Amino acid sequence: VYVERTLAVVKPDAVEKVKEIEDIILRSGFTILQKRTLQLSPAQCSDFYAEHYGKAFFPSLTAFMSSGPIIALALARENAIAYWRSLMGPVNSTKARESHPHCLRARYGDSELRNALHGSDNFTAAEREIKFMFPNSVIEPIPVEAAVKDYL
Ligand code: YYY
Ligand code: MG
Repeated sequence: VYVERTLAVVKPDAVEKVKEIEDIILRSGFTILQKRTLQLSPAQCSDFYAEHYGKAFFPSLTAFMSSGPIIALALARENAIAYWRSLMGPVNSTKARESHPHCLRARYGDSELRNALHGSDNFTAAEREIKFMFPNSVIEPIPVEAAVKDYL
């Protein structure tokens, strides 16, 4: 297990709950490296979700993600990518309420499309998505104490 980065996005349907969500993120041991509120155009959403181009849900996904402001968070933690995905829970918020009632998508989302949160799938996606959301930022290096702790 080592310190890594991931991209979390609070989607338009959950922006009003960002304070609560950030509290949970911090209590879960993440460091917030960068944070930005922005609204993406449909074209930018198509680019962000390019891997899903051509799928049945793609038009509704890009319409939803461009429908209002979002909050992008670059997070650091040991095992951040997998840990954030498990904290979010399954993609479908309705089903998640049955199977994983405490996960964030169960608590803050409504459906498979309107599921409150995004998290990177893997290392390559995380690095691409952090650059996508923070194109003008030099991302702070992972905090030294956190990085060093792993090797002690
Ligand atoms: O990575 P994750 O967000 O958990 O799921 P993906 O399979 O990458 O899908 C991206 C996004 O698309 C998902 O968060 C909601 C939406 N979506 C959908 O509306 N309907 C589906 N059947 C699958 C995904
Ligand atoms: Mg995905």
